[in-house]
Amino acid sequence: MKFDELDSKMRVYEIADDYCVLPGLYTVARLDGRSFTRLTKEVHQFEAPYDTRFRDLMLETVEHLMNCDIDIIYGYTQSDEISLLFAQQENTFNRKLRKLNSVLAGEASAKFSLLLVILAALTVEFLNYPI
Ligand SMILES: Nc1nc2c(ncn2[C@@H]2O[C@H](COP(=O)(O)OP(=O)(O)O)[C@@H](O)[C@H]2O)c(=O)[nH]1
Ligand SMILES: [Mg+2]
Repeated sequence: MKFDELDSKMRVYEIADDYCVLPGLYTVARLDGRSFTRLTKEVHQFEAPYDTRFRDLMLETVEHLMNCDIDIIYGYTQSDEISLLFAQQENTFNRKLRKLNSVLAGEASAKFSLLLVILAALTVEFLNYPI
């Protein structure tokens, strides 16, 4: 079988579940620290309910995400959550959800882990708004 033939035959399986962020909508990626209750109370005794050092680490993570070559026009953090508003015409990775999800989760987890010198993970979900 020729390479081109094999390529087009297998590509179908690769993109069968390829969801994209819908065009023209205001999209927010919401990241959430995974098991940060344990991280903030057992692993690292942060002040409760509000620790300025934890806040600064989250803020630095937001700043990093806003400099990852994705057109994010507004970033916001509250508790262990980060919300990122995408520019309406943002088209990185052709808006493929699997790419955006993995890059944002990877960059946020890596940055936060490096700052705290401890392994931490953040998850991502996407929300779309018509206005
Ligand atoms: N000590 C402390 N904990 C915080 C702070 N900000 C967020 N948290 C904790 O982070 C957790 C976030 O909640 P949630 O995402 O629902 O829990 P998770 O599933 O364990 O990540 C809660 O347990 C909060 O108390 C803070 O400034 N200080
Ligand atoms: Mg959480």
